[in-house]
Amino acid sequence: MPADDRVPARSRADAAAKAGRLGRRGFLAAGAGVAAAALSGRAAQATTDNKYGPPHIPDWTKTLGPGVGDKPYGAPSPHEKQIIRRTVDWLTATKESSVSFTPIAEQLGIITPSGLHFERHHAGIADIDPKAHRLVVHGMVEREMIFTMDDIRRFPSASVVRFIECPANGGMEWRGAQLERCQYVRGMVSCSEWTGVPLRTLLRETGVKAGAKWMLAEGADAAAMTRSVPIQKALDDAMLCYGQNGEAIRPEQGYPLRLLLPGWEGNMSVKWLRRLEFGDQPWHTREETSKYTDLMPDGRSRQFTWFMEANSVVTFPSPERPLDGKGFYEMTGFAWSGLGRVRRVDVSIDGGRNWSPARLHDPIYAKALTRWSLPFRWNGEPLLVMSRAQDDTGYVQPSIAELRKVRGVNSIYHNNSMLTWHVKAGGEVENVQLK
Ligand SMILES: Nc1nc2c(c(=O)[nH]1)N[C@H]1C(S)=C(S)[C@@H](COP(=O)(O)O)O[C@H]1N2
Ligand SMILES: [Mo]
Repeated sequence: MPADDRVPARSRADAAAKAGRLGRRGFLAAGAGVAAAALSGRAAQATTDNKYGPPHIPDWTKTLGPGVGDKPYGAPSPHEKQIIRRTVDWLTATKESSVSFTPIAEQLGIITPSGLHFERHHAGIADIDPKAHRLVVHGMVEREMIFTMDDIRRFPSASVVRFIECPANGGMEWRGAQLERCQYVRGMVSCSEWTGVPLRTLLRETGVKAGAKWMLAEGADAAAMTRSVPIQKALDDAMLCYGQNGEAIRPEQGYPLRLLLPGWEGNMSVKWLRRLEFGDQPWHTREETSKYTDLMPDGRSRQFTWFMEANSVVTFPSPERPLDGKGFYEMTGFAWSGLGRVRRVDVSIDGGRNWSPARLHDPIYAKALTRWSLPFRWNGEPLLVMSRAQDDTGYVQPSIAELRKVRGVNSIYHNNSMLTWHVKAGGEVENVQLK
């Protein structure tokens, strides 16, 4: 990856000012004064470089800003323009069947802004007129029916906060660390508030025949993506979503209608949903035979590996967010599990020898990104930083060595092993793997 593609390090002065403020607050809270003194030199330097802060009056205080209504649809500050979805050009042959990654290292809360939700399309983004769109429900149902978007919006609705993760998240790293950005090694997960109709509510209208065991979901994009879903999941927490973070679902995420299968392979949350067929056996579509199966060391493949098992990432420090000098920091990250709630996150700075429990931030939803943090003081020595998630089923996130022992290295999917960030003496962070 070209070095200039990285987020430039903050200027020394900015960082020093920030560290000074953070440090004092942090250590006042902790009741220790030692490090505040150590940081005060850097804070003094920040005062020398100060051009806009008190006692100066900055330019933006001397003029009127744009008025209300001048920005009918708001956008992030132009100073945040490096926080964007990114692609890795060599990963895929075309842009239509490709992936863009969420800048997860810079995500501040559990909701991924809609414009930053990762994208995975097999045939580009379908451009759908919601008035012309239809959902057909057929096969082993009592009444075959076709629904308009207006019909679907008349059903009792619900909202849930859930992640969507492509099982290929981290899939380039089965054989070793390869990509130099947190965004590229864990950015195929995003989390939104989804609004729509629980599928079981809509299925009360059509009825489902007694022998129906599977449901086929099909998209209206040029890939006509199809996956077989067991009936239990369809009747449990599957949703037909038309809303994302308070507005209509974005075209990239499946406008006007997507299936959401919380906690399961992102691939099964079919976008631009147009067809649900019920039957007594799976369809064995391309997406569940030649793709989205996991080749094991003995040459056999695991099929229907639906669950996204517990996973986590340290977002600070990380390759795109290096440390800037010794002192106090708050380490932050995310954890998530497709099987339930995150119960615990442990963090190591010595490559897994010692572990400390991180603080989990509210709210903690099942099958959603969960934010965690852990204060620490950096003495300037190299670190091997790792995080390990545990969910409320008791499942503990494995190391890459443990995962390789059972799955080998041939798979693309379901690499939920712990990442290791090598923090170098200068504060730069490198993606590495431990044996
Ligand atoms: N119709 C359709 N649905 C689809 C896809 C697609 O290409 N077409 N991609 C799938 C894959 S592989 C994933 S990981 C998720 C990605 O969802 P997102 O693009 O909203 O992040 O959508 C799934 N649903
Ligand atoms: Mo995917």
